[in-house]
Amino acid sequence: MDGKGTVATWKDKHRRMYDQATRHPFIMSIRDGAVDYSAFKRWLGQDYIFVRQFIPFTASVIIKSCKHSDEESDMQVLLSGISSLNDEISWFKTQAQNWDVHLHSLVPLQANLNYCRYLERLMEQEVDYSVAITAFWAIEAVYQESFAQCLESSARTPMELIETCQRWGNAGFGDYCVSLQRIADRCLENASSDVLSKAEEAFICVLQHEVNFWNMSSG
Ligand code: HMH
Repeated sequence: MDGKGTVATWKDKHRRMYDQATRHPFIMSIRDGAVDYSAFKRWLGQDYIFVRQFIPFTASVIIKSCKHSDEESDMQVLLSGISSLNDEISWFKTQAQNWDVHLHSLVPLQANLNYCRYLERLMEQEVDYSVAITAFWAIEAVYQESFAQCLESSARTPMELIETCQRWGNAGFGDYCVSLQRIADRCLENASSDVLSKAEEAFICVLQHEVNFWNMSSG
């Protein structure tokens, strides 16, 4: 071992795609203050739909963790994730009201449907815990890295978007992502070559869905 975990190795190997997902023009437009507010509102509504589907996915990862990991601390990390999703749903409802986005009449757009369908596939029983936790980490890490950039001292993020950026860009969420990465690394260390290649594929797939999701939001 070179001391680097599998996840970090894949981040390097797929750096171009990783950067496309975390430095998308939509995020950069928030960071430099040039954001198109109709795009922001579109993102807000669509992400609410996504997060609702992300909850059962999180639950499915918890179930896999119970069945396939004897590491009790995984449960603690995953439970903190699901409890913050409870908060997140309320947050979306408040934000939607503030931004005049009508959640009840929202129609999921194609990229969102595709992403949600992918989550459904990952929820299947046959999908290995190592694969699911890798995808789970990637989904959270992309948002964490994306929004954290909007909070850097050189960022010119509009004041009314700071709260959104803090939701995923805050230090606590960063620690949570590091915990997820550690779980993924530990699982992958003992994985078969078949599971390893499926997990790497899941990582790439998440990145592509994230890029498509940002593209959809920007219009
Ligand atoms: C599309 N990816 C998308 N939405 C989110 N809320 C997250 C990741 C992080 O939970």
